[in-house]
Amino acid sequence: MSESKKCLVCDSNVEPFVSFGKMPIANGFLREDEFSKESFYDLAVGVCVGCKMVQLTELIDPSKLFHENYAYFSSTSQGMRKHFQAFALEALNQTTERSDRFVLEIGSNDGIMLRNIAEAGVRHLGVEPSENVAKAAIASGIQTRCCFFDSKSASQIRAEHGPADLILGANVICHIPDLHSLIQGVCTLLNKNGLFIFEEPYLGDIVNRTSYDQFYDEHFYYFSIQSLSELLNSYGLHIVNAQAQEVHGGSMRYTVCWAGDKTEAPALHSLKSREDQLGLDSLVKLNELKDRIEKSRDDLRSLLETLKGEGKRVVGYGATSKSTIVTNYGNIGPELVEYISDTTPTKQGKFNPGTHIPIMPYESFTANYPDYALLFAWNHREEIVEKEQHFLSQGGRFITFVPTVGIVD
Ligand code: DWN
Ligand code: SAH
Ligand code: ZN
Repeated sequence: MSESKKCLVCDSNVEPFVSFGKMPIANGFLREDEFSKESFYDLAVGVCVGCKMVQLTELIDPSKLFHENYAYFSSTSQGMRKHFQAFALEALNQTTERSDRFVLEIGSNDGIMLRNIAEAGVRHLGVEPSENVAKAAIASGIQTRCCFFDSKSASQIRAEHGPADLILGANVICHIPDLHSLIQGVCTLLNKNGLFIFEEPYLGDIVNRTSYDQFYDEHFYYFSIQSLSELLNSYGLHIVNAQAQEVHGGSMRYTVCWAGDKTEAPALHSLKSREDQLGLDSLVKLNELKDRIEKSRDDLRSLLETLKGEGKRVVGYGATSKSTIVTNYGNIGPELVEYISDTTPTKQGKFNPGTHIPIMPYESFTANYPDYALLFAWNHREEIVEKEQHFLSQGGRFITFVPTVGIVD
C-alpha cells in the first residue's frame, strides 16, 4: 500500500486500506476520438488516524469533475423523484412556519428536490456548479445559482437573500473536499432554529454490503455519524438525528442544528453504538473489507467469463459512476459486456471511461434482449425489476454484485 497522505480535515496521517490502481474519471463518458486524451488518477481509500474520517488519498480538482458537461441528471430515476419529494416536504414541515422562509439546497443538480419546495411556493435557491444540470433546473422555474458552495459564495448568498431556515443537501457533502469551507458557509447562512438536513452514502452500508463501487473520485469522503459529529461539533453545530435510507445502496440522513436548539433523537445513541461494533474506523475491519472487495472483483470476472464461454450475451444496465470502478478494477471491457444500456441522452453513443464499453439507448435493450443484464444500477434494482417484467418473462436474468456476486432469482 502506498505511503500515507495528510487528512484534509485535520492534517493527521491517512492510512490507506484499499487501492484500486489507476482509474479514469468516473463520470467521464467519452467519444472514440477522445480515447487518447483520457486522464487517470490513483484511486485509494484510507482512514485518518486523527479524526477517523475515511477519505480518498488523492484529490482531483472539483472543477475537473463538475462542469458544463456533467453526465449525471438526477431526475432520470422515477424512484429518486419520489424519494426527494418526500424528503423535501418532510424537511419543510420541520421548519418554523414563517411567512418568508428561505430554503437553500447545496448540489441541487436538475432540481429534483427543490422543485417540491418551489411548488410549495417557498422562497428557495439551489447552488449547483455544473452548468448543464443547473440550466435544466432554471428552465423548469427553479431558482439556481451556478457556483460551488463554499464559505465565499455563502457570504454572497447571505448578503443577497438573508439567512436560511433550511439548508438541504443530498449526495453532495461527501463530494466537497474542503469541508471546513463548506461548514463555515453553512454557519454563515443557518438561521437560529434553522436546520441543515443532508443525506449521503453511509460507510456502514459500504462495509456491510461490500459496495466498493461507491469509492470513486466524486465521493471524496465516506461518512459515519461519529466522524461527522466531531467535525460539526467543532463549529457549534450538532447532529440531532440520523435516519437510515435505502436509496443509493444505503444512505444516512443527518439532521443538524445549532447546539442547544434541539435535543437528540433517542435512535442516535444506538446507531453510534452500532458503528463501534462495525469498527468503521478500525484498520483491521477496513482491511477485511479490502479482502471482500478483491473477492467480489474476482467472482464477477469469473462469472462473466463462464457466461461468455457458454456463448451467452451479457449487457450492462445503467451506465453509472459506480460501473466505471467495477469495470476498470475488474478489467471488464466489451469482450465480456457487449454494451451498457442507459436512458440518459448525453451518455448514449459514448463509451464508458477506461474500458470503453459502448453506451446504448434503452431501446437497444428492448429491441433485442440479451441473456443477462448486469445491474450496474443495482441501487435502483426495485424500480428496474418492476419495469423489466417482459425481459424476465422472456427468460432474461439479472446479475448483481452487491452484496455478493450472483444471478438474481
Ligand atoms: O452521488 C452521486 C449519485 C447521486 O449519482 C453522484 N456522484 C453521481 C451519481 O452516481 P451514479 O452514476 O452511480 O448514479 P445512479 O443513480 O446509480 O445512476 C443510474 C444510471 O442508470 C443513470 O445514468 C440513469 C440510468 N438508469 C437507466 O438507464 N434506467 C436508471 C434507471 C433507474 C433506469 O431504469
Ligand atoms: N443532489 C443530487 C445530485 C447529486 S450529484 C442528487 O442527490 O441526485 C452531486 C452534485 O453536487 C452534482 O450536481 C455536482 O455538480 C454538485 N456539487 C459538487 N460540488 C459542489 C459544491 N461545492 N457545491 C454545490 N454543489 C456541488
Ligand atoms: Zn483527520
